[in-house]
Amino acid sequence: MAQHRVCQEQDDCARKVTLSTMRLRVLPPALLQDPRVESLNLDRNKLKHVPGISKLGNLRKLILSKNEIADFPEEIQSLVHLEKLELNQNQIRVIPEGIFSYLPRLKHLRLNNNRLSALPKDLATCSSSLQYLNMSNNLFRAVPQSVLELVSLQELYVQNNSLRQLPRELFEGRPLKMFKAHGNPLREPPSEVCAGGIQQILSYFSQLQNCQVEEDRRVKTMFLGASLAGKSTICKSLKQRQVVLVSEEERTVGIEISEFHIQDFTFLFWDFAGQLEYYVTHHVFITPQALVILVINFQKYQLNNDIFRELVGFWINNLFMRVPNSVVLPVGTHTDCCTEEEVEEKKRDIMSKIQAMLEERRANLTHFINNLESSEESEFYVDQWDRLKEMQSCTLTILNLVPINCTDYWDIKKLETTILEHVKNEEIFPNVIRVLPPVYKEVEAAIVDIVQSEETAEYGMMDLNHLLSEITHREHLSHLGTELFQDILRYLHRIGLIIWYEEIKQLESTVFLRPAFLITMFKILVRYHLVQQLENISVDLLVGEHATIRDQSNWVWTFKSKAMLCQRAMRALVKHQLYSEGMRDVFEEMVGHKAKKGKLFSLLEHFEICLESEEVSERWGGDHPEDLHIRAYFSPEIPEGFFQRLMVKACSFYSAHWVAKVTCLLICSGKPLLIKENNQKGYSYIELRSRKPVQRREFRFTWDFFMAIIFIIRKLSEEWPGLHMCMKAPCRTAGCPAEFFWPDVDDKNTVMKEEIKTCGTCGHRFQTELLLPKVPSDMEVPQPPPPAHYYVTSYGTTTFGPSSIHINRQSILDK
Ligand SMILES: Nc1nc2c(ncn2[C@@H]2O[C@H](COP(=O)(O)OP(=O)(O)O)[C@@H](O)[C@H]2O)c(=O)[nH]1
Ligand SMILES: [Mg+2]
Ligand SMILES: [Zn+2]
Repeated sequence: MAQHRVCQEQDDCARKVTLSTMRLRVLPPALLQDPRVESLNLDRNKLKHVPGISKLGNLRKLILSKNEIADFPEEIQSLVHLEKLELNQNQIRVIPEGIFSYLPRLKHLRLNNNRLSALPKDLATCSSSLQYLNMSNNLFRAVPQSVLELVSLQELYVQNNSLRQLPRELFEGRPLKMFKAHGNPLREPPSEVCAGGIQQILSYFSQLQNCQVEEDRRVKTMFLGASLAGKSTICKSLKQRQVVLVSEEERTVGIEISEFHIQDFTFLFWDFAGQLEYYVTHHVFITPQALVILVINFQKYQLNNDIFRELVGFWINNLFMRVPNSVVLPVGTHTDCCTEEEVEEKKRDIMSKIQAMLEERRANLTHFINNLESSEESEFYVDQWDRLKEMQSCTLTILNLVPINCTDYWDIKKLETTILEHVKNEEIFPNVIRVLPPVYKEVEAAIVDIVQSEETAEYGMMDLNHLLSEITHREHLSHLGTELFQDILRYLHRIGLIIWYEEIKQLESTVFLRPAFLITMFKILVRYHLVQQLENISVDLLVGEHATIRDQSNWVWTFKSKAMLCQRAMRALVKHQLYSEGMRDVFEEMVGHKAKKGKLFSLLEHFEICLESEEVSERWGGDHPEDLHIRAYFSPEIPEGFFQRLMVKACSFYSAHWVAKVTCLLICSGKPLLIKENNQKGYSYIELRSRKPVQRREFRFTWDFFMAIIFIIRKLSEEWPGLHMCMKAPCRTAGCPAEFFWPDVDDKNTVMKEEIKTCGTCGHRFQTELLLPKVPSDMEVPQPPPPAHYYVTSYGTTTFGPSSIHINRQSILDK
């Protein structure tokens, strides 16, 4: 029988029993014989029922998280002293009435990650005690009435349910401090309002109170697909209601954004450039809850796997990883250049190959889940299992492919009708409708008007206060207060109409009325071959920047040899390019001068030094068989730009680092750690490697170093919610193909108990710490040092509010 540990440590519970991860299927009888127990932790076991728990009548804290409970344990009603109850990550569907009325002291209740769609009415009897309630990741379609009566609630979590509406009462007259609701198809208030926090929600409701409610039907529509597919042609033709022929020279650079209306729907079109050099920045702007129009040139399309992968598969894969539950409408263009039979054949081929991709993804996820379930130690993998289950539950919706000839207006019309039919379907687009106070729409209309007015510069950058005064000049908006104005701006930023980085100090008072301008700014530093650009800077411009031809040669030399650009060089370069693009007047504002840092530098705040050189392999000195090494495996693959961003982030934490194409060497306290990428279909991983510590006590440091990098990898992978990642340690026997699965590594707990691990394939035994961080780790990821230089290099990332833009390697830009 499992032995239980009775601790008399400093704890608010006198008698505390911890029986986590013991593979328990029943409660140990001995446990039930000690009614003095006040705290019982049974998380990560295999319990389906807990008969006899009522004997522990003194329990104040009961943790049954991560078990296999499907029927709510009714005996809990006897635990009248309960203050904390955790039943998260089980499979509970129903909680019967008449249990909570016996729990008048309950303060903290976790029910997240179950199958609940309702809560019992008598939960309301806990109203004077309950402060924390987590009901996230369930099946709620409405906030239960009893929750509205919990007037003492301070923290409430309802994210990832099916809520359409949040009642106003939820936010009034209670000390609510923390509230999370993302991942719901919310209309009232819309998710973009909820994301602004409790204050903004309250203000939203008070605005709604005084006026006629308006329903806003808005769809962000993203046009994706290879270059010259016809994306811009479709966008422009739909918008102008006639065929607009886009010449090949007019290629889209970066992203073009436009808004237009069909019936009572507002479409915000995002037309993405198809050229490879922009893929890395695209992911920032590919956001969930949008309609994706995947445009495929039927003239180019051929019935073979390579062409499919290039024109379709690449995009489907990236959508899987980045926005796994979006809706995709494939559109085949250039049908005028194909026979009718060809069109039919290509359509069938594409649809069946996409289906096969969906099938493959499903099969892969099922395989990963089965692996975890059949593991002898499945209790160590509960979190990974949960995440996989979540991924399994959301998948791309692929609509039927529409073949069109973009040069025929009837076909454009046909496409318009199809798009409208789909967005009106609430099953596929529950998010289209947003309930808004009229003032939101009025401010939006005013802004659109300002953007279009003559006086507004092409780049549409405006001071916050100036914008407010422009808006309040309008008669019906003369009473608009600063706070409400900012709430609305925040909302417009979230729906993607404008950009306002209120959290970046240097930019808090600047509104970018044309989001595409920012992309243009970035292009300046990524699009061109920089060496050539540096060489092209004219003497006049150099003189204007108080530089000499010798300085210029020096910049070129440093950039060639070290991939580095000093601030003066960058200034001259930006000036050179802004001037040649006719944007002379924004130069000072973007680049600034000695005394005042320009906005571009704020945008590039997080650029870091990364030298690309041969030195990595020299310094590392090759792999040794004794090295500690682990791999993070990715499925379906490592997303475009992932590794570069990992390097930039990792390098910002460790001042000593060297970067090469697919490797990166970091040094911390004299100890090297190598990061290596291998992105092959079916075998995509990032490997971490360090020398085996000489002394046992040094393992702690080495694993902490690994964990810091793993933490960064994890954080980054959150930006691709459909990306599956798992950690494995290859067997240490030379030639043995086996790998050891890593358990969930959450918080600071190390769950592995065994000292020795045995390989199931070769039968060799290893000390656990050679494969896993056996020692408890309390190391946090170090804070990055404040950026001291503004160097642009061939690698770089800069943070844009909550997401990042990455400047990729120059070599792929030279196309
Ligand atoms: N014949 C024909 N030409 C098309 C069709 N769709 C687009 N084009 C042409 O293909 C070229 C590329 O189109 P564009 O919209 O710029 O492609 P994008 O790169 O995907 O934005 C333009 O010259 C268009 O006029 C089509 O259905 N038939
Ligand atoms: Mg285009
Ligand atoms: Zn082995």
